[in-house]
Amino acid sequence: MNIGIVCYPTFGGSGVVATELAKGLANRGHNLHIISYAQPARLDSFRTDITYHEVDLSTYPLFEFPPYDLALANMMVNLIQFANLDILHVHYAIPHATSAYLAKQILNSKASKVPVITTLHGTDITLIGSDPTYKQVVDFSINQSDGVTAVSEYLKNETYRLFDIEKEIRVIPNFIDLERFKKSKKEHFKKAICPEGEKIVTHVSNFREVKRVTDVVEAFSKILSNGVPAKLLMVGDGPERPKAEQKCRSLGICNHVRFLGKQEQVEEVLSISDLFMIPSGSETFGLAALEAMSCSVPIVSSNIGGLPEVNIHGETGFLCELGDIECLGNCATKILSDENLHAKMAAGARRRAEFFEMDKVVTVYEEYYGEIQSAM
Ligand code: GMT
Repeated sequence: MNIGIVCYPTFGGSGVVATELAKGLANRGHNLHIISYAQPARLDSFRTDITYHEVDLSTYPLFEFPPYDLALANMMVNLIQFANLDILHVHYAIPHATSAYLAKQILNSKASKVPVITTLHGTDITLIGSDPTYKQVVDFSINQSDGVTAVSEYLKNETYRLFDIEKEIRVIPNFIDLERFKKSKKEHFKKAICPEGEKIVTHVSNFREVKRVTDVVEAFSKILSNGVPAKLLMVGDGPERPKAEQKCRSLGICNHVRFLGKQEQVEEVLSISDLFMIPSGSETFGLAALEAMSCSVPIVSSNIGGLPEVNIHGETGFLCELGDIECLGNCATKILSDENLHAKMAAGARRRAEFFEMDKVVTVYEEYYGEIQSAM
């Protein structure tokens, strides 16, 4: 099949799922076309079966806000016609599902029957999508898609709760490459960061407000005051980083915390981590947690959104109520100071990650494409 995949190019989240799905589908002999406004972070090597199409935004003095949605729709029209797309799969509802609707309308007279599938990832529903500024457009665009998927049961239910959706939403979870994300020996790296054999606590995100990065720093401070020698690795970058750095300074723990910025090979950092902390205020699935679990790292997370579908309390780590720093710090302390519990949870985390193995989930997407095609 010729498959078009539209996504945001960013590190993390929907862009990673979309790009890894494209690679997985290409490995099965399909021809992939990835459409975005910049090269996706995970599209890192040349392949003849994946073509990247960058949406060009012509500027004009009148356009304070160049109309990306229109340029994207135009690109979709071209690819449907000239790359003979069999499926157009858009990741993130805004504005991708709307541009796809427009592209189909433009091609209607040419009797194009290319199914449009929209995958809902998170903030397109939980934060931005339900904002009255966009809600009616998002409602309409989801209902006009031929197939709709969501990355967790939680997101499916939230979408039905927040929008007027008539379509059936299929849950297809995030997935993981178990070969890439596995614990590997990086002892020299660990020794350099923890010369005294301290434990390593890691957080990975885009440092947006929703990730509550200052909670990570506060909970880490609790681990130290509980008497566990430890270092905190903060991976990623974003608007809340200065606040997190300031929090380290005000707590006087800067010499225990390293801000590593964006990292391409996050699995290397996870390989030396003893615990992963993700205290988000909203998280529809938590791909970052799954990546850590796949590297046999136990999780301490907030008990919100799709996180309890990924992190199983008492088996792969612990869940704490939102903003409960005491709980985050004490649960982390418990895992880090009990070798048997740590080993049990590390094995449980890897086992749980196996449930989301990439090949299995790519097959589910492939079958879903077939189902939607035959329903057209
Ligand atoms: O988490 C982010 O900030 C990125 C965001 C996105 O939309 O790109 O991620 C969302 O989609 C991921 C992939 O499906 C999920 O694993 C994340 O949980 C979800 N993020 C939120 O809900 C905040």
